[in-house]
Amino acid sequence: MKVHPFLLFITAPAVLLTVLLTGGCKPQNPTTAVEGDAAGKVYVPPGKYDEFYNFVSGGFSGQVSVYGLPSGRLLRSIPVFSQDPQTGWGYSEETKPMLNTSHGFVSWDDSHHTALSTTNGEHDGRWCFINGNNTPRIARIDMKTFRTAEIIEIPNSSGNHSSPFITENTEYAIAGTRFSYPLDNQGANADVPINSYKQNFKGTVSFIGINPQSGNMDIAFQVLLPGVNFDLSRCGRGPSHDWFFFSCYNTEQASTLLEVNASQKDKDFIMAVNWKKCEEYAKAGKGRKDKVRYAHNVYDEKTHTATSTIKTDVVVLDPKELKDIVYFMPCPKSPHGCDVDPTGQFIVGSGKLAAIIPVFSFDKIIKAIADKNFEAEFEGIPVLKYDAVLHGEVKKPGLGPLHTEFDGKGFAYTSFFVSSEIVKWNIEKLEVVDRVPTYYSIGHLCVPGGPTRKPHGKYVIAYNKITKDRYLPTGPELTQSAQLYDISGDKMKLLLDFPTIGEPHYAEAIPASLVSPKSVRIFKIEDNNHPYVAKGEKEAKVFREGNKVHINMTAIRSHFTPDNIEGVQLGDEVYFHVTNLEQDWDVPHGFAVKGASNAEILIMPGETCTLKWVPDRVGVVPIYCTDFCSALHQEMQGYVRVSPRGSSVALTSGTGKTN
Ligand code: RUQ
Ligand code: CUA
Repeated sequence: MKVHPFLLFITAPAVLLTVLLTGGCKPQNPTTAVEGDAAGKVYVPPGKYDEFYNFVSGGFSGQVSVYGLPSGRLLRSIPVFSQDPQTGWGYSEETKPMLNTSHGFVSWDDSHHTALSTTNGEHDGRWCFINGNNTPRIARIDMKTFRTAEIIEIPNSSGNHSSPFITENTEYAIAGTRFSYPLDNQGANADVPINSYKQNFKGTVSFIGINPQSGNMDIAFQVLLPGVNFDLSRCGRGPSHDWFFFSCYNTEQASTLLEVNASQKDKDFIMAVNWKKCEEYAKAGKGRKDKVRYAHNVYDEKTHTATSTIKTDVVVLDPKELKDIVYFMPCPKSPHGCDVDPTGQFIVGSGKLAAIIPVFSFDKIIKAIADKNFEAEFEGIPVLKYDAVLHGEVKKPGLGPLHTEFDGKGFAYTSFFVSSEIVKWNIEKLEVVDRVPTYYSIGHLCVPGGPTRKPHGKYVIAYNKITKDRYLPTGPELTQSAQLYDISGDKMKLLLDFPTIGEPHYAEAIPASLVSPKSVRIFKIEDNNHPYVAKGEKEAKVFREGNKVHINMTAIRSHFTPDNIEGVQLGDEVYFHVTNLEQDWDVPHGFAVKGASNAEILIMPGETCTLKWVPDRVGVVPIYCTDFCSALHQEMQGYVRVSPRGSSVALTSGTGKTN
């Protein structure tokens, strides 16, 4: 018997036992897994476009990357919670405030789950939300520009994992704390022994209101919860529109060696939150205001500049007082994914250590609440009876279920990390109808439109944790990887492996037709309200404010204005505010100066971008364009003269002046 390599990491005795009894999980021989017509199904000929955009979270890279499907070609990587040397994100003076937090500048995070905006539960192609886990944040990417437009920090949270899933009309994005802990509002009272978890540790889920026009985010309210781990979540849809569902584990409330101590109970919880009721209570002033600190960062497309504001309070609702907003449902065992089918009737809990998949019925949940069919309370919150809310269980589905997606034709697709496979099952009958191996150890999976009322179907994509022997070796770390399967027939068929950036967690795919027609091509120069813009070469200038030298500079094929600058002195801070005067699609200019710690910026047509430079020695320093913009790109250069402090060289500048 061959045991799958990843099983070596799994020590939970029950799982190990089950695995050993069922005889390991090495998938079938990979070379037999692809059929002859696979290549034709993923081939997008030169000059043709892909049918879908796939927005894939970057995991520990803190970014989002965008692939075309079915080709698997990488189109873009979008920096979010990271500094990015390809775009200058987080390096330019304009974008640095986007990475501000209550802890200061935090330029790397762990981003797990994308959520594409919906209207009436269907994709509308406007925004892509993504969570930052470690320093809890939610970002909004504008799908017109493929850029991060806004980031909000989440207070009273630690490990923002069940996030940023959205309600059907993008009314709210959700942020559930993974780790419970003595909340931020405790201030100095948070200095408690770690083993006082049961008394002192709490959790929250936050509802971030989203402005339907601008997309701007603001924390509407938080719900205070018992100390457990909150893992994943999904909105209700259709009949369950008013509800949000969260998976919870560590109901044992352990603070040490969770791999054993949080695996004691047979059942943890799925939590149902009535967000409509919460909204009513918040509006009626039934919450309390907590003193906290969190950053709200917004990038303004007119000034091409981000601002960061620190906010200081948040409304918290307590379900011990507001009795009808939160219910628990027992769910076997350490549930991870918590997914709602397109009809909104069925809620699927994926217990990592469970031997079955439970499917809950929304109608039964409502009836059980009305009948007060509770089996217990957990810290003042009613626990509904398992049998009263269960639609049924999928028997022997596989090992280590994590996440479930839907095709809109009555089928669910669940990823199995331990048995390394995707299993297709019938939601109504709870019968397994097909299974395919993944290479290897799948985490998330994605059916285009899977979390909407109208899935686009066609494919399922596996996002795998391990690639082992699938690619040419690249040293100790192999590439991360996704796999594309055809689901148009009864049986799933593997079509393609493609490498990904960072570690892919959740991803969504959307028809290109909903996104590409709206793509921004240029920023209009007349709309540029940057405080240091030069809207034409005549407006270019150099001026001094104390030891700050500002250079309002323009770039156009193939020169900078000005390109000769004298009178900079040691000890000055020099700000190159470069406006790209081009009004043509796909003509960026770059700007670089030797010795700048942020060595480069990249400026889109019509945009202004600032590079700060503190020269550290006397001399004449070249500047140049870093983006190959024309046949005379190599001529796009200039010089800055740096003189000693107190020098009599006047501050002057010019382009085309010769002696
Ligand atoms: S979690 S496997 Cu954030 Cu499932 Cu990625
Ligand atoms: Cu501008 Cu090269």
